[in-house]
Amino acid sequence: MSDPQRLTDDHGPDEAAKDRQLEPYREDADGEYLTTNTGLRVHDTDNSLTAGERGPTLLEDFHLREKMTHFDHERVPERVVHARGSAAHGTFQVYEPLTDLTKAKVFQDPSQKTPVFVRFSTVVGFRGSADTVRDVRGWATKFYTEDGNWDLVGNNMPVFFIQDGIKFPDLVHAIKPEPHSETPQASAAHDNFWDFISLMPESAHMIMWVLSDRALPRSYAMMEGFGVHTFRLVNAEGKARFVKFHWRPVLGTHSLVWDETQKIAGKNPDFNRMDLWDRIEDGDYPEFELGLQVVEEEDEHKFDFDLLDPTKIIPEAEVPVRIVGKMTLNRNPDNFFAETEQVAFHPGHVVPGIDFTNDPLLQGRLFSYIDTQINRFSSANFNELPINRPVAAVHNNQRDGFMRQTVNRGPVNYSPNSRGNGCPMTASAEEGGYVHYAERVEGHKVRERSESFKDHFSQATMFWHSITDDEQDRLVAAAQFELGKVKTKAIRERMVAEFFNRINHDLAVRVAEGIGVEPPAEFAGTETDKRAPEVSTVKRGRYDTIRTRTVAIVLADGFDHEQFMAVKETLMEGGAKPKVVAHRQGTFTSAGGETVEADESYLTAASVLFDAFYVPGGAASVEALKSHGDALHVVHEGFRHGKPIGATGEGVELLRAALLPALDLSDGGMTVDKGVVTARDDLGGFSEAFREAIAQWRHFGRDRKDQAPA
Ligand code: HDE
Repeated sequence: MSDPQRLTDDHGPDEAAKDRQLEPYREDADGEYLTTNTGLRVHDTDNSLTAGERGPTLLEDFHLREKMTHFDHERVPERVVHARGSAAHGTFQVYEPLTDLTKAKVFQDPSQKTPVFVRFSTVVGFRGSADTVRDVRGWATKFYTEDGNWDLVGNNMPVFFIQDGIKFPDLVHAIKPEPHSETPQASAAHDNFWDFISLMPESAHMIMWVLSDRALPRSYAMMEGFGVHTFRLVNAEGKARFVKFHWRPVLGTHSLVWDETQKIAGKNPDFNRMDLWDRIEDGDYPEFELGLQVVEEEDEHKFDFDLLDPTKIIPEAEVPVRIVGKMTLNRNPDNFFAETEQVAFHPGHVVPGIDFTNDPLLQGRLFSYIDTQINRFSSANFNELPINRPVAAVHNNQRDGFMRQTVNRGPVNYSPNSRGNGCPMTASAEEGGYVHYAERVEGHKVRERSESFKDHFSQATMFWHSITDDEQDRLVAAAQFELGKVKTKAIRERMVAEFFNRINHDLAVRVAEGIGVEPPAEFAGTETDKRAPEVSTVKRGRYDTIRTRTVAIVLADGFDHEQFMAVKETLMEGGAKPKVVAHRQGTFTSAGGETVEADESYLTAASVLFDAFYVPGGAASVEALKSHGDALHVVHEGFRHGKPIGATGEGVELLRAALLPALDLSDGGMTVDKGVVTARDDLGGFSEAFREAIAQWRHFGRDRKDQAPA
């Protein structure tokens, strides 16, 4: 490594390259003296320097002034969108060389682990808003590659609201809180947004995604990601192909339900953030496979939509997704501000082998991101911040400016030069120089949308037909909620008549019925027999594992320890996370005298924070629970949200006392009824059946679940 700037060897960066680069910037105060910013040890940081004990504070007090000034300047502007985010470090590894497709170094060597930093975000809410709002999730990955940083700045939905970047300021103004009252926070459910949408038919497909379960991810580790735009892959021979990028969570795609998300927003606004953090601390590293949909250049026009239109997916039946590698997130940031807040993504951060298309939304983004970073950091030097520095060497004549860190040596700061032997010099393609793909373009200078961008509804209709009946029910309820918050009746009417009724008649009628609008008499759109099952969240779930699912074990003194341990062990063996929840924290004693510590009380936990529930037997324990409204509430709410519930021995009596509607509970041997697993006297098969019910995620087929008083 002759070049000290270069953190990669001839084989590219090793997985620890970024970590090593961050090391000199890390600070630990353990065992150290408090100092000023110039290294002077501080004698007293609690009292200002004053003239007399009760006298005025002196201007001379440089420590007070420095401390206060620094504090006054602690904030930078939050991101105009995606302000609320959470991030983690990790690695990416390709499964086999993709040399035929791209020369990008990150895709050549299966033994290489490229360091990455990933930031997940909501879009609309301010930095302190709740995680579990109905919204798109940002999914931005910075690959620290041998050829410099590659940023894949995507979302958890594969399409977008608008086709052209020039509409982005309007979209964001419309969806953000209304400008006069600055309400509502982190929500699209207001007149401005639906007014705008009702006049923007191109948003139809995206609106289906936003109203679907996709907008309510259970965990960042259970969310798909998409590059959205069609990009280009270019190989060493200069051959280009179109590509769409996909991230697939190894744990499957799973979502919360709306009532639950609203309650979580109050009980734990950091729900997704803490979940990501805890998974990494517990060693349950979030893993995602990278998939590619590759289209040959000659096939560009073979689809019934335009590949450049970001409101369309390429149905997987037409172009399958090829899984090419895996990303693992395995290290939490050391400091939120220095890393998660200061990371600066830009879709224009590309490497040789990856190129753009003329998608007008992507083109707009290529302008916006650098500009927004300069606004956030008040400096064009943001790539010198430790989290943004590439592990590849940086040499250029871009100089000076606010907060410049690099000490460029020598007199030469221009090109061409002879005084510096022509250095830094440009690189040929063979030497790793980035050469833009020489796409042939011609045309008139116009402000016009291509005809090929004008079918706005057929993929929205395809989406409606491709999701399950349960998902359709929840989508209708979501639309009724969002539009129910719209005060202007004309907007609600327009949404039904001009929007939903062009997607599907049944959808329009059902939405209309909930929002006081006349249902349309007949369908105003065009039917399609196309289906894309992959758009369904439910169909993308994983139902063969209970790994990382959280289970609340509800008990009181006198519980049956043997039953408790048997179920707990099954859960732990499967990688689930059981936690004891009771009416207080502290120690609980079983009927046989064994003790357990409660992890949480009903004050600190809530049913909405768990994936499943278990009530062990023990006559005294269950008698006590029957009088705990909170315990009954846990059962009711869990039932209503479709969550698996298990009970053994006398525990079954708690479910009976809860009067769950239309439910078959055990009188003797094991009984399973729509995710409620009970075994009164004979516990044979219980643990396995309960494990299976948890693996099934949610049980939405429960009759009259809405009658549960929660
Ligand atoms: Fe962004 N977007 N965006 N966006 N976007 C930003 O950049 C913008 C779009 C996305 O965790 C901003 O650094 C325009 C699509 C993510 O730091 C800003 C347009 C997709 C993040 C910006 C779009 C995204 C951003 C705000 C339409 C998915 C968070 C702060 C032309 C493919 C990155 C910032 C992070 C952030 C502009 C549309 C994803 C203002 C103009 C489509 C994940 O530059």
